[in-house]
Amino acid sequence: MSALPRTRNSTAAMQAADARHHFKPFTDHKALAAKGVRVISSAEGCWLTDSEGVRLLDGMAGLWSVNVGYGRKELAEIAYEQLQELPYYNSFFQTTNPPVTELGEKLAEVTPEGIDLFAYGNSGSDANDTIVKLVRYFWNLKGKKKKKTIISRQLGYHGVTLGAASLSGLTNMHPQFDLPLPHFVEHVASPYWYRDGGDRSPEEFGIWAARELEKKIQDLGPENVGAFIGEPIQGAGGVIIPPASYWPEIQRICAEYDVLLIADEVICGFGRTGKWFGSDTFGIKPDFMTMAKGLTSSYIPMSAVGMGGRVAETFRNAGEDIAHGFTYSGHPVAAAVAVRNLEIIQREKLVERAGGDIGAYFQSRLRELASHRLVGEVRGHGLIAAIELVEDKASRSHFDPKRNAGYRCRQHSFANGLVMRAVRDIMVLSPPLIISKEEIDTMIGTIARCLDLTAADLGR
Ligand code: PXG
Repeated sequence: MSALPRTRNSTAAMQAADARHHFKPFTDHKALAAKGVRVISSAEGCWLTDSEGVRLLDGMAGLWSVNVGYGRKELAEIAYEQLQELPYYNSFFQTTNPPVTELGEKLAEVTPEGIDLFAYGNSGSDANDTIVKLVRYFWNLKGKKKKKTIISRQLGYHGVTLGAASLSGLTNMHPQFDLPLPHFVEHVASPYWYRDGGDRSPEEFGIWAARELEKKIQDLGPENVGAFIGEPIQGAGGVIIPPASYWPEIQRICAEYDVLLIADEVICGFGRTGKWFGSDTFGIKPDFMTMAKGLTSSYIPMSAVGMGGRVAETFRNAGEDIAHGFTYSGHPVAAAVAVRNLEIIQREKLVERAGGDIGAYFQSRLRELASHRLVGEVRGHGLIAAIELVEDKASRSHFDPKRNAGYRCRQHSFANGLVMRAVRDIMVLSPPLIISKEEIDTMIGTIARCLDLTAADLGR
């Protein structure tokens, strides 16, 4: 292994330094310090290696995001070349840079028809905050100054900044920080058929869930509602796949009440669902699209807000400075990496892979696990999937959360060489789009073993 200065310390020394100095995301610092953090030190393809030399198959592509897999030399090289040519310049004062002009053209090519204006940032969270501001600005320009409330969904995840965390519908994200912000957002039901469908068919339930939005718009008054935001498939909420009836009905409702439609494509974008975007998979025609993660396959931070139709035209013709933008908006190194990343996705037909052979193989092999006594439902699309653990299959009842079924399964998974995440008792998977059939077989074997170990822990 290379002896880079930054990895020369022993695992114990890095764990001590991390425990002392690193305020980490979504972490119980006290508990982790007692246990010792795992240090991931290198990666190649779909495989991670930790500081003790242990190899793990990355069933999560980092955080739903390393779409082209690890170890792409050409992404490192393009970053290196761009760092030498122009490491940075801002795009504030009537300037731009070559890579970001290329990126705009590329994004206009791959995003759904009509989306052709892009604002750049550094994370999915800041992209959603940008959209919140632009929704307000749009309606101000239109003279509809009350049209400001944004409707979002329970179990939605839109990020952690003040605006994005307010939009998020995972309730553990609010009380510690006095969120959601007041007079800002309203949450409605998500199309979670397996948990909430009851006796209804998926199609009936999809219509019901969409009409919860309509009811909310009517309650609030359409003159007060600026936008609806949703992930085409809710990722961090537990890979909730909407029934086919859901998005067309949402689209109808947004059009009928003149409510802007925001598709948060941070997870679904760039091939994950088997098409370029979740909006393509579900036939959504958004006014705004949030993109991050797969935009650069996470090799470097970058986000983009896509805009189309009347929204883009309104901003193009605003006739005044629009007072928004970051130091790093359109960063040339990030843009160069994004362009090359999109070229790789196109050249290697990774979207077609997720939507074709490999996606189908992944989904069908996962469904073999549906007969396991702990598994209530296996669901997914392309290369995103969930395995929902239940105590009782017939009633779909979950284990008492204190029994930590999902967490146990996740721990077994790590111990057996697979990174799989637990969302409550839902095991979620989102591997790199380059995953092979052999790696999928390895993954399925490990998951089967972990389900058995978890069942044994729980006395099932
Ligand atoms: N929108 C969606 C749909 C996301 O999934 C964000 C916005 C925010 O992106 P940033 O770049 O600000 O993190 C996300 C991020 C998890 C997990 O536990 C998911 C995300 C981030 C962290 C953890 O599954 N998604």
